[in-house]
Amino acid sequence: MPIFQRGVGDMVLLEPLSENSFIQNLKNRFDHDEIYTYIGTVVISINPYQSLPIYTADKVEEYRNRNFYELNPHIYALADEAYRSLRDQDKDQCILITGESGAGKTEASKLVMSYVAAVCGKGQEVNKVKEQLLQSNPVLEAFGNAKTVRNDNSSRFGKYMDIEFDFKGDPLGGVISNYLLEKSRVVKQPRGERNFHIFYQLLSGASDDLLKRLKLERDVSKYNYLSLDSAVVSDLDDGANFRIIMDAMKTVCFMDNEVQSVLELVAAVMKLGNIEFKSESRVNGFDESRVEDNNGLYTHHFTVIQEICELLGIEQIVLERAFSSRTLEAKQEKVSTTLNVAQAYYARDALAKNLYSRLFSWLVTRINESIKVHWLFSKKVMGVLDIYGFEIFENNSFEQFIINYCNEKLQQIFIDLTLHEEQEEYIREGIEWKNIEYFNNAVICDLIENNNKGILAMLDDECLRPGTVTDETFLDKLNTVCAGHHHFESRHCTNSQFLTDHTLPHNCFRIQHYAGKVLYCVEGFVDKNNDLLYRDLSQAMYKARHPLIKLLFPEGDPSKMNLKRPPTAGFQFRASVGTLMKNLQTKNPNYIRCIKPNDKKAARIFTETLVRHQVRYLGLMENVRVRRAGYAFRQLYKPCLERYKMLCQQTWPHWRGPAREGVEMLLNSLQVPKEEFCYGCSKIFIRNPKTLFALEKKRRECLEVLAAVIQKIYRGWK
Ligand code: AOV
Ligand code: MG
Repeated sequence: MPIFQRGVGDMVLLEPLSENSFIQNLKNRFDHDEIYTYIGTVVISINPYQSLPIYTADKVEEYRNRNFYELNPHIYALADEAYRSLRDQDKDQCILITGESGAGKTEASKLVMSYVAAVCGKGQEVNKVKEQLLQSNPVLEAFGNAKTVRNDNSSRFGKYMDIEFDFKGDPLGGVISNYLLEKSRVVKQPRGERNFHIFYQLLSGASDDLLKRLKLERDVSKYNYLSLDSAVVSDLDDGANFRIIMDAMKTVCFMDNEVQSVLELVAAVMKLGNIEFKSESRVNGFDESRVEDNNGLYTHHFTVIQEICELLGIEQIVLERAFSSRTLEAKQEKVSTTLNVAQAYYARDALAKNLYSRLFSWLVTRINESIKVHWLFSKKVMGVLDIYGFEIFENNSFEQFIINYCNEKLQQIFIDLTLHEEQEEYIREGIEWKNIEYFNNAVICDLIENNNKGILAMLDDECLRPGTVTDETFLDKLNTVCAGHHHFESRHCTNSQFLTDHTLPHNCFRIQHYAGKVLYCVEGFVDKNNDLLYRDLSQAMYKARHPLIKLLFPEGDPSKMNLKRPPTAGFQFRASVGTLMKNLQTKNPNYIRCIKPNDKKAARIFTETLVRHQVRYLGLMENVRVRRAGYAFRQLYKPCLERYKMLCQQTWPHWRGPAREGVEMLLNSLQVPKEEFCYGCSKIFIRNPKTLFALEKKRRECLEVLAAVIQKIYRGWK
């Protein structure tokens, strides 16, 4: 097949350039299984929804140590480039993978990691480190991913992994940071979706003996927290995956007793959903909840609460009490109030969500212990970011709000570095430049995260305010403060410029995100942001004899009673995203922009309207325009001269004048065409990467000649 029929590999070279030709080019390539296309150094990746033979060991060899533009576009080329500049030029790297839910981010992050693992260092110790880094993935996916309507293996947490290397480029270990797990899924899943994979994997893959020890029955339908309608996902083999995860946990150095503890907690969470409550009238007219003795789901004579207490090593009376009353503390006085049935169910679900999400964070901490670098020498770092993608569901709640905010921030970094900063640099360097317009989503980030008037700050204000606080009072506040913001709309506060729909439900607000409009229902915002667990429950957990649970609920320790309120979920998330963004900005970014070709999770279907929408909101046209008008490579005069001075008699071995004049002398003597470069105030700009390759090639040849001469002299001495 001639190359041109497969489209153009780098959009920078596409002629003529228009949105239509851009999309046609993507389609052409996709139809020929060419899922990767460049915009300069940015890689566009279209999810093929089928396994392609392009990730073999031979392919790894093909891309190893080759220049970025030499071969067909591939994610391996990006991984290789990032790895080599880390190893050879000492530049910390980050791989930023963006795209909506199901676009292929998690797969891309794994491909990058496996490529780097394949090309870096050898030897027993190094291989062990690599294995551990790679095997942390299946463990975290089992506990943190789930089937959603958008993706059968959707990440329900954000993940950033720093892989650390020594000066030779051998991996030493790493650190994983996790961002807010969507824990509401533990107790309830939207229609057509599942709970986290591990629940189904455990029931399907565990031996009879293990199930018995965990007091579980194999039948998914026995557990209220597990959705039934979509329990079986055609492409997932839960049983086989369970064994893979058990092996992976071993590789990551979990001890047998730790694995057992983890599974006990998973079993306990699953069983919590089966506890039922009944109401008992009291003399004072209040209803008090009592744990139902037998909820009918069990055939044997133990009640579910008994079994949970046995699994966790808790006195049954302690847990039962925590489900029927609550201690309030005001001015050092303790007051006990009873819980009614609805409150008891609320407490049960809160406990299940907290148990599970704390277990998840503990897993990350535990993995970090295994992969931690015990090394004091300077390290080089490659960060890989794989977060939950932008999502719009039928019902969007606090979780979607947080997920979409995170995506706004990533888009912001992309805009900052590739559209804004690049153009600013040309202007700073005094290079003639015609500004290219683009949509800057900073205004949406500000709407969400502004310290005073941002939605998250107002939610916090509301959560911390004394008096009656409800989701409605929060919405009222938004209506007052955000009125008139071009990207905000609610029933009582529309903005005619962008948002004109007057049929909005009463309990919702809508945000015009960079990637589309999303309607958020405020129900649960206050509660999820507060993220409070009744103290009686944390104390009950702390009293457990189970080694892990005790660790997970440190605030239940009566001797360390801390009356200070923990930070809200939104506050913590905003702070950790802020830290992440700062961290990313210190590294050299490498972008993979994932595109979802269709909504059917199907191979070979390219839905043009869907792709067009993504191309637009990802800002890809602006990206290619800036790139085309600009220069592929830039470097300060001095290091540039140092690197290539050997190619010119006048600059070798020492150039005594200003570096800029030395570079001029060099390029002139090499007869590089004038239109290929431009002199900035402090840097040289080279338009086409091929010019750079030619320079590099000449330098290599020159070094080889030099090496041969030195060897000859050395032999002569001997
Ligand atoms: P996401 O990470 O971007 O969504 P995934 O990486 O999980 O999306 O991809 C979704 C599914 O698409 C995978 O489970 C694979 O079946 C398929 N897929 C993706 N990339 C490839 C590839 N390169 N080759 C073959 N199949 C692929 V989310 O986590 O929901 O935002 O939150
Ligand atoms: Mg993912």
